[in-house]
Amino acid sequence: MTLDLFAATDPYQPIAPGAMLLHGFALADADAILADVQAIAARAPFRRMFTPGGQAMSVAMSNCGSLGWISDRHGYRYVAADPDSGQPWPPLPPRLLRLAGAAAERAGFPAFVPDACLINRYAPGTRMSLHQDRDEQDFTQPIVSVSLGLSVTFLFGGLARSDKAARLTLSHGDVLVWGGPARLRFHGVLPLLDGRHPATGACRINLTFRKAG
Ligand code: MD6
Ligand code: FE
Repeated sequence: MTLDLFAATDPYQPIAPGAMLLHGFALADADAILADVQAIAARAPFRRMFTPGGQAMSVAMSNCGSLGWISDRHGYRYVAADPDSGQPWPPLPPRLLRLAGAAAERAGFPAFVPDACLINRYAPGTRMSLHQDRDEQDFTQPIVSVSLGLSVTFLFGGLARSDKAARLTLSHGDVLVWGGPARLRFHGVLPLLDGRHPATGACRINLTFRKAG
């Protein structure tokens, strides 16, 4: 029974081979990260991007780092400049680089140095449909995902779109690390429920750190 009790209270949970949920890992840095996000959004405002099919995505996005992920009629890709301004994306703040590296290391991926950070802002009702992250060059590198503000139900699927997806709750300060054999799993998030969080108000912010180039 001691073992069960330990498993239930360990904040760092393996979800699947290559995937680990670090509950509360970013909690101490949350306010500072949100200040960083605000400064980034002042230079590269959140915007709704369009899918190649021409549909506006419900989630609003920005980026920081030497590369930023975009979607438009020409497809999904990483670019060095914000297409709205023509300027380079704001740099990745050192605090965020350190946090992402520490989380990756804790999950078994040492020496992770991201060059891209996609920032997603969800309002109530917005969702992310099932997808794979496959626009990066090097699938040996993991993805580190930081959740802030309102909690959401994350869908964690398999390597085929039709595989049944598990559900897990991502809350303020949680970090999900995702690499190795889990790197190409399908995933998404259910529509965000109404609510207010003291740190973010009526939204959820998700940062995903990647080695894109
Ligand atoms: C989100 N996250 O949590 C969307 N991708 O809002 C992702 O799409 C994601 O959390 C790859 C790895 C971790 C993620
Ligand atoms: Fe993703």
